[in-house]
Amino acid sequence: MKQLVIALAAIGLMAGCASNTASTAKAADSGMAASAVLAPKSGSTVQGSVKLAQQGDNRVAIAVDISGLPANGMFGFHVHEKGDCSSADAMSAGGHFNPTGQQHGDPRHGAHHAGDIPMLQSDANGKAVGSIVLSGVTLSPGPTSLVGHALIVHAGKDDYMTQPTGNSGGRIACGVIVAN
Ligand SMILES: [Cu+2]
Ligand SMILES: [Zn+2]
Repeated sequence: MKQLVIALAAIGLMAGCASNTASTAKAADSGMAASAVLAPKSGSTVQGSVKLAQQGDNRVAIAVDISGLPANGMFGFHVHEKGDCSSADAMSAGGHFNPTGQQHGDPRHGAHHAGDIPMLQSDANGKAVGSIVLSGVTLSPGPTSLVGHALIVHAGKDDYMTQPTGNSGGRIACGVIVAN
């Protein structure tokens, strides 16, 4: 009898583990994911992939793997309004994604566009690999959803002050954010 109880307890533990894992994963990312393929613009060699995952109600994790950047630099990086990368200079993507009517700024503190993202930093090989969590945006449908908008990499630094662009120069890569 004692052995039977232990056996049932063991099965119960395994089942509990499996369902805990599943519900934790769902709470962490809301099941919403998206991606973008960045293509070179303005004569650059910049390309890469970006993976986005919603966390909770209003945060999105953004993981980048970008290459072809000038070495050891910092580059303005934003979500832009229009999901249109068709023009050679990527100006077709319009201005920064700004559904809440804010000023351009540093997304880590103070007022900023919903589409403002911390700058990309390249290594000695011109690669930028890493991830960041943005607050105040979603992937699920709604006014602050990033899906259908465009990710843009700029040629220079974002000063987080100049309105409405951050004065980060030309657009050297562009990719439309698509729900997975
Ligand atoms: Cu931009
Ligand atoms: Zn902005």
